[in-house]
Amino acid sequence: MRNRVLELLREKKSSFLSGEKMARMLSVSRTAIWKNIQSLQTDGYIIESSPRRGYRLVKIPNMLFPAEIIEQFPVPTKIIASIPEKIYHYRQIESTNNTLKNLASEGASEGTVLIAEEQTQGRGRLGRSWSAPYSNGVYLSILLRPPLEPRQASLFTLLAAAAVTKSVLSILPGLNIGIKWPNDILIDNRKVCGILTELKAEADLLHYIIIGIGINVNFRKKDFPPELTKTATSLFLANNNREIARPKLAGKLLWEMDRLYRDYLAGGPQVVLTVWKEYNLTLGKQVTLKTVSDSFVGLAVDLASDGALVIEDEKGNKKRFHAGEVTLRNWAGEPDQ
Ligand code: BT5
Repeated sequence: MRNRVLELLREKKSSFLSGEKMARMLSVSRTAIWKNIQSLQTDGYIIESSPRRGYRLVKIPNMLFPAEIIEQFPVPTKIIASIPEKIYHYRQIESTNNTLKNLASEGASEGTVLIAEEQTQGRGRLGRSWSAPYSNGVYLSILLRPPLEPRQASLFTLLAAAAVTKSVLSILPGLNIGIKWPNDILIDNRKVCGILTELKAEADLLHYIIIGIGINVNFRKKDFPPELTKTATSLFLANNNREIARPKLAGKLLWEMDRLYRDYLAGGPQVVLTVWKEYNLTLGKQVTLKTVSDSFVGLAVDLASDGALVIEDEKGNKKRFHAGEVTLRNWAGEPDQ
């Protein structure tokens, strides 16, 4: 009901719509309309009310409300966030991945999305932390239940990275942005987004995948903890200190994810790898790859169909890696990122 009231106000743009008319259109009482207007106002929507003319939407809050995100889709998505009820929005949460995992275990459907304005214990890979201050970023997790074997799950980090890059470029075309395998999105060599893909599986059966995405959107320099000031950036900083509308970015991202995921289901891994390669910063570069137990230096030559990185050392030996920390090297052999 609340979303339908909002839709009517939105359709009217900046003109007034009477409570009586809205009540008739939605077949409810005027009191019900008034209660929903109040609930929207409590959430920060500025709605002007005039006793004779009715209500008028003046300003939308700077929040990642499901209705604002879905508003960005040119036509409805089919799997991810296909209805507003599939998006859960929190002002503060420990980690979107953790809470979505609980929902997944309780049977939440494929395409459920959990978004937070702030994470108090945002997580990176291998127990590292992810800095996610209030109202500056897009922090979300997506639940998928693809029919595949657990070992193919790392492809979904690449799928998400391609979707993030595509959605950012649709808002800021020409940005020097690209993907460092497997889970970093970099602008001018600084990290603007990280992805954490987690899964629940037993033997050869994958129960679900959760893809967590954190994008530094409107971070000012002071919003980064001191240890990140040299390695991280935000879209705001890369856009000459101009803000980006977060609901717009979140909407475009979910839209691209939905499209790429469906293309993958229809066409297989190659579809994802092709899009990923358009934004690749890793292939063709000399890299050092560190795993938990080992380190390997060589030329990043290709991606395997499951998303593994293929590195060739100077003797011509090729090795595949499913996970690890890549350092790109510049022409002088110095580490870049
Ligand atoms: C990642 O790990 O890059 C995965 C980050 C995933 C975050 C999302 S937010 C929504 C969802 N819910 C969660 O709890 N997590 C996901 P990794 O490659 O391990 O990188 C972590 C490292 O990046 C840290 O050790 C820092 O050095 C650095 N870092 C932390 N916060 C950052 C930020 N906001 N921007 C850039 N770098 C950051």
